[in-house]
Amino acid sequence: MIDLYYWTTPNGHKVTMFLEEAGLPYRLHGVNIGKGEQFTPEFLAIAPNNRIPAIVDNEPAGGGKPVSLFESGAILLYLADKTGKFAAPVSDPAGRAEVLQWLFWQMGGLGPMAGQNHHFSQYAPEKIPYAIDRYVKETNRLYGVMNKRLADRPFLAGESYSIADMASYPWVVPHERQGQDLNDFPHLKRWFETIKAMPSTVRAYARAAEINPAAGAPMSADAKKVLFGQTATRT
Ligand SMILES: N[C@@H](CCC(=O)N[C@@H](CS)C(=O)NCC(=O)O)C(=O)O
Repeated sequence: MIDLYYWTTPNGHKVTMFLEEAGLPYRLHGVNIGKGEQFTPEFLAIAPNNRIPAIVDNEPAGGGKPVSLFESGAILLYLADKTGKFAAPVSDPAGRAEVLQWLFWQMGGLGPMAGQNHHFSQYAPEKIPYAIDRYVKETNRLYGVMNKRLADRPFLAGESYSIADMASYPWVVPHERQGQDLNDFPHLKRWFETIKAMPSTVRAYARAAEINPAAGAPMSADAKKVLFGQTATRT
């Protein structure tokens, strides 16, 4: 059984998308990051970066003590290796390289840039045109990179749905809030609609609605206080 520490944000959805598609049994533990639950000693013991998602695998391959992990990319790769699904194995270096480069592209590019886009477009107390413009444009560039990549293959890593798609999809869901129009990216739009319609994606997002019925509502002033302006002494 996997314990998933989770909140209803793009990085959280990546892992429920995996677990639902793989059919791995899991327990969902809501960590309400707007209320500061990411700072409890119990959660920090698993996720010292005070960020969701994190997992504890109580039955690691080969036995032994439970394995705990934070960082969504590391979690996806760990689960792919555990199940032998959604990433080519080490014995197929070319196939694995396709998955890894797009997974890391999401982790180092699309996620952080779209995250800053959300911050400056929606949450920052002042509207700073330079910052908004920079991140809306960078998101646009990254969407263009995906669109080109998807012009001649169904999924980011090639023919098969992989952890690279699971990592990227939740960051394209809020495309309107990111100032993007999917009609400008026809191949990306086709990919997006394909993944959106998958039963496992529908189930993953249904779990989100169950855990946090207020998901998608404007962020409260209290939540902004918890989330923004953290320093080393906050924890
Ligand atoms: N690189 C991390 C980023 C995780 C992350 O930023 N999580 C956010 C929600 S999407 C969070 O937990 N924020 C809590 C906080 O800022 O205190 C990952 O991919 O797991």
